[in-house]
Amino acid sequence: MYIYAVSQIEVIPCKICGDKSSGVHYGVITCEGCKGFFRRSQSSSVQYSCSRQSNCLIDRASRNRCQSCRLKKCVAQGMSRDAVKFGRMSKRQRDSLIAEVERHRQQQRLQANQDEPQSLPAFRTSKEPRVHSPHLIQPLVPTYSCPLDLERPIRSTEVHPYLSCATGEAQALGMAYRGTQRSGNSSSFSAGRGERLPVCLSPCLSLCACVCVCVCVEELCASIVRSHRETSQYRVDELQTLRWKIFSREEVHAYQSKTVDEMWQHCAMRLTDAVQYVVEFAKRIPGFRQLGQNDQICLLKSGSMEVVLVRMSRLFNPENGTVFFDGKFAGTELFKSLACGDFIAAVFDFAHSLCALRLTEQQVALFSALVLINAGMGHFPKHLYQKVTVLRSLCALHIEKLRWFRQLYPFTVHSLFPALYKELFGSDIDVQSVATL
Ligand code: HC3
Repeated sequence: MYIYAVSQIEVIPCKICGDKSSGVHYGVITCEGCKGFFRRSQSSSVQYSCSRQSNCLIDRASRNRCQSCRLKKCVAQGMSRDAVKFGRMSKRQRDSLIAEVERHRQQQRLQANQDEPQSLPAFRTSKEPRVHSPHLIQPLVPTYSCPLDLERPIRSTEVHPYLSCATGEAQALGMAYRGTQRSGNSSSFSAGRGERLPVCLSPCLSLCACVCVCVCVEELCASIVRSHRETSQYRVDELQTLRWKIFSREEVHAYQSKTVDEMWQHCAMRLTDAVQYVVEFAKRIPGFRQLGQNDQICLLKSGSMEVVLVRMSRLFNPENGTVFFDGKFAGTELFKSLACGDFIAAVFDFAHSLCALRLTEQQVALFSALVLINAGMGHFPKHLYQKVTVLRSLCALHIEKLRWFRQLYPFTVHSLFPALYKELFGSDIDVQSVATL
């Protein structure tokens, strides 16, 4: 019910001006306009004053007339820079939010029934046009400008010239992209399935919520694996056949002779290419596009480099410690002029260690998605994030304790413990024993 309410929150109009809201911003349900206004008002250089009696009406039409009264209303409604996020709402607040969402939905339903000819059924069939929120296809003004272009597809011509992907794959890239819903405006986006979730949750939570709501686990995994395949830049089987292509000593020397800034620029470009593919991968993870644009950017900012490094293991040859870079396999020495040998060594070590796990493409795909989603955890308050680690070790300790107990009292565990308990915490022996009881 809570997730339902959260995902429906946009039915509640902006508490400041009554316009269509886009989620909880600075602790209050507001539209993008009031969110941006409040953000700008927080700059120390801003001082507003009212030329009337400080009681101007603030609604959608008049909201830009008096900044002072608009800010006053924002503060009166509870907007604050350090506003609490959803996860930390009290039960009372959550219940009242759910009730409010329900009230607005009722109102909308009533309104819709009044607008419709009486003979129409109370519900629409899937073929009929939805009463859609125009907000979904309106451009969202990002809170901060970021070069991560979430709308830009990777063109098949941008596929690395040394290893262009198979025609089918390149087509899949284009087609899959064309298949997504797009409005006329290049900076706008709309959700492929369901509706966009508000940016009020931490990105990680909202993505999880979207994912849970959208698809079943199997479908989700298949979709992630497909997304990985379509955006992996290089195919593993093709790379295998190119292992003999190693940079010559002269070529390595040419890279080493670059100035630091030339080499940084070169690597930055290669890295950016790789990140673009990761962005495309992320966009194809079910639920990702339903996130608010800021949340998408947040996740990508924290997670895209991590995914690039995970992907690097696919391009790594552990036999000679080289990675496929610029069309050939290169060792750490090629990156010498970056002047960060320790970092390069650590990156190569990581690739080596991941390679040793001999992950399948499916595992790399799922792990990449996990890394990306998990990157959102960084946006949790630190003390809360640390609790996850504590929880993990407590649970591990719990299992250890159960093992100890089972050694002392095997019969009790086998015969007297609830089946669900054993399924959750016990070993296979415990679960099997349930079947034989
Ligand atoms: C070597 C690299 C990290 C790995 C990048 C990989 C091999 C990852 C898998 C992609 O599918 C293809 C790919 C492209 C670029 C590769 C990166 C280029 C440079 C980077 C180093 C770790 C250096 C970091 C560069 C810096 C310091 C400028 O950001």
